[in-house]
Amino acid sequence: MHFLQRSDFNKDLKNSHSITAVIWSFTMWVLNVFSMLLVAVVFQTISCQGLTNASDVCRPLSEICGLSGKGEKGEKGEAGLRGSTGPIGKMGPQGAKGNIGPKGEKGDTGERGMPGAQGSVGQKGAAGEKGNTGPKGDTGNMDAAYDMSRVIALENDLADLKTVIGFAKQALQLLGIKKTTSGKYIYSDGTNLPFSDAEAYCTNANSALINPKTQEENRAAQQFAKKYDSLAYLGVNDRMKEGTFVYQDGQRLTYTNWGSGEPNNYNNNEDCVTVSTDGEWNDVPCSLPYVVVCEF
Ligand code: GN1
Ligand code: CA
Ligand code: CA
Repeated sequence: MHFLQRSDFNKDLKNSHSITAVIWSFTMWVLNVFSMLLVAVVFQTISCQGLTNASDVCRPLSEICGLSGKGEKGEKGEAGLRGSTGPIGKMGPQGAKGNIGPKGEKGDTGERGMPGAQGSVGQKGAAGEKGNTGPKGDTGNMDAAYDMSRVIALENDLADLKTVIGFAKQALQLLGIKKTTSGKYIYSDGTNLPFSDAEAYCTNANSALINPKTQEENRAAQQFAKKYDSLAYLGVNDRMKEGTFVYQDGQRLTYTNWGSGEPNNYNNNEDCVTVSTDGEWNDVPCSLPYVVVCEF
């Protein structure tokens, strides 16, 4: 490498007479300049190693030469464009239990329920009225009419029945069961009970408390009062409506035999009726026990 001085260059320029020599000399000058700059950079780099505050001394050569330099911090830029939607976050923890909500509205009416179980058999009703006589039957078969053996057998059965019924009637009289012309059988074994129990006593025997509808029936009841020397219950009462006396089946009375001043609902507590030994009726408290007389 050659290190040429300006005086040497001028000296060479005077001594040279060709353009080629001039170009060659200029090129060499440029190379010399850059060689010195390179040496300066190497020197500065080596010198700055190990220094703690070399901000001024160790500035890059580019800055020293004015080729580059660090300016002051610029102003804050404008806000960037809104970023794209981020990924779905993790599920949060369970929230606290909320307050009790308001009472709901009344629901619709439910469907009709199943029918209940069948009730027990009710008390036997009173006998209905006798029906009208039916129309005359067709003329019988001549063959059947001449079947004498059947007729004789039926006649024998009928005779047997009459004999049994005769015995039964005698037995009933011996037992004290009274038969009236209206077809009723009336009987008492002398049992004393309050009215409701007396009702049940006769019902359990497929009968009812006596409900006298004629003087003869009332006399039959009176005879049992005499026999047991006590008042005897009738089925008559005004339990449903005070002052309105009815038979046990609820029918209005068609016959009465009240004693003098009766019924008087004494102490406002007399809804049942007895027959006395002299056959007269009196309203009495239903809770008292009297002789039970049943009719069949
Ligand atoms: C009275 O008189 P006596 O005791 O038989 C009353 C009846 C009552 C009965 C109640 C005329 O009967 O009405 O049911 O007491 N007789 C009179 O014990 O007032
Ligand atoms: Ca009464
Ligand atoms: Ca009375």
